[in-house]
Amino acid sequence: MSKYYAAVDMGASSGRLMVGWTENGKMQLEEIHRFENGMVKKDDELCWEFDRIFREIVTGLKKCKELGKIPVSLGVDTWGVDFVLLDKDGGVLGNTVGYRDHRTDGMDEEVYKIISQNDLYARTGIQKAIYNTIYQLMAVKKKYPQYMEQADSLLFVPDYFHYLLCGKKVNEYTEATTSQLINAQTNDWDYELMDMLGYKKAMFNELVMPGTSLGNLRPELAEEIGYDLEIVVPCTHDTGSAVLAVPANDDDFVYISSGTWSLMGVEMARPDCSQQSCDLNFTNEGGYNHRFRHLKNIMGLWMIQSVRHEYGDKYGFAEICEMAEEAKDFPSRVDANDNCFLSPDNMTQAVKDYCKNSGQQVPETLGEIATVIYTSLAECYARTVKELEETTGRTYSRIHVVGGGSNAGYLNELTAKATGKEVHAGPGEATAIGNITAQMLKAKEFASVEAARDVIHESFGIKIYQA
Ligand code: LRH
Repeated sequence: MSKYYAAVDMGASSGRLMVGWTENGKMQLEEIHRFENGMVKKDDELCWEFDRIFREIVTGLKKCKELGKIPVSLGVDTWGVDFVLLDKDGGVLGNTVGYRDHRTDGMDEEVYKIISQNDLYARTGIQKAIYNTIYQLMAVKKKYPQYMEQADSLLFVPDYFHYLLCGKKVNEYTEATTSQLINAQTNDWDYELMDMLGYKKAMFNELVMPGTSLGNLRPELAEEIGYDLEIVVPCTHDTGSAVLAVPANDDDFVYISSGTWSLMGVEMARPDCSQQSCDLNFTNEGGYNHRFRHLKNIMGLWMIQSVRHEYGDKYGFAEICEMAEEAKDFPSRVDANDNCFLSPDNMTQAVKDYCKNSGQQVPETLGEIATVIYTSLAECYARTVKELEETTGRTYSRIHVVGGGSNAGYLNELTAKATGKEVHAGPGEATAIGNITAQMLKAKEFASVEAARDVIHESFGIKIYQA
């Protein structure tokens, strides 16, 4: 009898409940329930709809029973940095604001009045991204100081869902590192930093590592769903789960976790908190077994997702790839990491404006816009590989692209061409697979991470693009 494991894998544009199991030495995966996600405007703030999403999780768990695939455990992974503040009765303080909201504008300067950007990097090893929790908390402190006073607990998004499911308040380590409040040397909260910034230490919870059991469902929930299960925390940061599922055990490659964002980097035993790494804006996020993800955030397919949406969601991603290929000679390029693409009112217009303002030909058709984005992304990957080779002092012969974006064949071709490296694309479901892998490792279905990655390699098709 197979043992089933459930992953709630939530990205910025959709969420899924997936069930995984092993059969004849291979990992199997089935999507049980899919639902929409996205930030919506509330009181002029861009917010997540956590109440609705929680009901979607419950629906997914009920469907597992209907399908006869009752999981023994469940873990949630989501994007990084976002959080809720809870009062002493467990109620959410204020709106559930998301990281693309403009509340963080200028908050970097407020933080740097207290600690310089370089010192902050030396302590945490985390890149400067204006949406990091550290800047979001400064925004709350300025805008709603009463919430900071009333806050009894800070939970990151996956922690919050785990809490709703089983009642336990903890902070999972991999997600917590994206806050920029964890010391990269001690792997623990940097309480001194919190004191400097005036963030109440007591609201930060015990840090737990992936593979920790939080116990069973709340009894009333188990009753509603019709069965009970254990909550086992995965790498709750989606990128942490995706990198755990990279199907390779050597170290001769760079990975790209490709979804809404493109996270490009290498796994390292120690963080690189050097000034050079800081200047190049590489981060060192915490991973499974305290391995570090030394990577760069690149704007990624968010740009294509936004443009697609602005064209009325009329075309599929594969069609957009085809249109881009037809317009492949269009010459303009944008800097895929420019902040103007983080949260523009209109992405299509932002791309056109960038081209116009930099004296380049302005793209008019969807194909032209898509080709500008795809080619610019591939060129950004090529620059990033060079920087990685510089900071790590070695070369890499291939690139593993995992996550939904690994299905973008045209982008994979462009990436192989721009970087001069072989591209190995897949698995597309890396985040869900990584989430389930952490649960399976805890259940001793695999003897080691290496054994799990071998199985992942054998279980899911990988497509190779020659340079
Ligand atoms: C990708 C991701 C990325 C973070 C961003 C906020 O989904 O988790 O690693 O930096 O979202």
